[in-house]
Amino acid sequence: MIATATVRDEVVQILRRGGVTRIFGNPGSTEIPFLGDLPPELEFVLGLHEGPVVGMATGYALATGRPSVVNLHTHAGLGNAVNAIACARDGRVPLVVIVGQQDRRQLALQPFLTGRSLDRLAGDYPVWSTFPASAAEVPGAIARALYEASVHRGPALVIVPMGDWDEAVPEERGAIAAPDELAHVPAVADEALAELVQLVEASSSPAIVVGTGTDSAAGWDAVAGLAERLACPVWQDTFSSRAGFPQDHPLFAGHLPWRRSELRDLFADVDLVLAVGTPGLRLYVYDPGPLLGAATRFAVVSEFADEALRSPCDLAVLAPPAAVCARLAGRLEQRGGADGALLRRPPAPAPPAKGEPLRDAHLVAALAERLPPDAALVEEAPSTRPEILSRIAIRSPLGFLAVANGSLGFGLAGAIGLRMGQPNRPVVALLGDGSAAYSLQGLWTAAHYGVGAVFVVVGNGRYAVLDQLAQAHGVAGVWPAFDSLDLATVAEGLGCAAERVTTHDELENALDRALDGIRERTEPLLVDVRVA
Ligand SMILES: Cc1ncc(C[n+]2csc(CCOP(=O)(O)OP(=O)(O)O)c2C)c(N)n1
Ligand SMILES: [Mg+2]
Repeated sequence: MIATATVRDEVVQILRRGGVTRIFGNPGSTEIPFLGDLPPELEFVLGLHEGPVVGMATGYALATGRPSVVNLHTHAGLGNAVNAIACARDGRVPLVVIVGQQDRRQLALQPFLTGRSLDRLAGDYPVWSTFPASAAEVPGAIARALYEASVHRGPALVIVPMGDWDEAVPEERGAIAAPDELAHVPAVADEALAELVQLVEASSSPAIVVGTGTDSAAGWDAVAGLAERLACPVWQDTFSSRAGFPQDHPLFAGHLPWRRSELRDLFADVDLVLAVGTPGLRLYVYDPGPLLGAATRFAVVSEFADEALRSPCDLAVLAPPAAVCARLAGRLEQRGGADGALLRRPPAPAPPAKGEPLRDAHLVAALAERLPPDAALVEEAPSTRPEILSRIAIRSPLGFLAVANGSLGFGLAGAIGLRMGQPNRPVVALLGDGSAAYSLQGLWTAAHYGVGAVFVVVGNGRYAVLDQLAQAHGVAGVWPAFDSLDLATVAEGLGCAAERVTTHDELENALDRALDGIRERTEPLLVDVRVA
């Protein structure tokens, strides 16, 4: 007779083998057969809303370099999580999302908690989704989802009906439709770079644009090597969600604008824009005209086909960017050029005079003075972002994290996951008050699980960026200010310590205290800084 194990036993084995030690979730009755009595080496991390659950898992995956596992409750949980799943997809973060479902033996009757077409509910955002055809295929689907998430870098979804977990799986070769191990070897051959080498050799005034795809120690080193060889400026892509280059490097030139006209002006004297780890020139509000001037060539190096294939460039190279930059640097002659730093950062503003209010620039400048070089700054403060980008130099890989697609609610949750995955790293989230309000439930998780991240809130009491945009359109915003929102009190209600800051002295003292011993912190702290 063939020995059998249950679906659940097999899945637990597969998760262990995949190095999974935590499952993020918000459970419901359809998941109890899976989650009940989980072995202690698979810690369950409870989030009180599915948005922050997936956001935390996303930060955790970035910090650990492995897919995070999430468990969601049928349509209710998945529906709440869709936006966070979209953020993970657009941020290229691997997640395995297991979604509960009614028992397949009665699905046709649509009993209570039946989810409709759950494998399609998140639309195109998962990199892979499946509703296994039988219980016996569930372990294989989860094993494959771990690979799909890693290889395609995004969320992979597996729908698991509640009755499946206790079903038997034959312990026989071939029962799991996925490899035991995967050696992913995206190598770069010198011959394959001939066209790119030619393009770069033919340019006399190149510029490099970096993005998420070079945010790693190897990526930073390789781009620095290439930029130094070419003595050329390096720009961070528009709406960056990660830093692709050390921002204290003398060749760092700053962040790109999103208007075509500004891009054309900026690159007017550049004859080659080389975008690595990014499609390069990201747009926002429509602005007529070409992306670049006629004399500027454009090349894109990306490991992602979708990024490369939609780029209106002269040459797209589909390959790992760090390896390409390292090889390329080795093939090029040393050029002479730029002396001294390309970017000037603004001086700190004078503290407010008597009767003047604290501004966000004071907060950002005070933080810039205090952040240690290996800090991870999680940014979600829309109207303050220009101050942040101009004043704070990111000095270590994964030192900057923001949502990739503009949706709010990721920042607070992402910071928690990041700190859980790198428990001694200083993690500071700088959040707009409106943005923080999207995922405040995460603070409960941070407090409960002893996560020492620091959340600094730009407390302007309104959606300032929308007010500015309405003003620029010559219209009045119909949304009220929310001065009465007291995030420090809400944080305390969720078990998270909080401080309120209204003066410059209080600001400096609060940041000193928050950052002192931040590596050893075992509880979160929210600092609500009231600014004009
Ligand atoms: C999920 C989601 N809903 C709505 C928006 C639209 N939105 C963009 S910025 C913004 C206001 C942000 O307010 P706050 O965090 O207080 O930052 P401030 O504008 O005050 O700097 C909103 C609502 C969004 N980006 N994401
Ligand atoms: Mg605000």
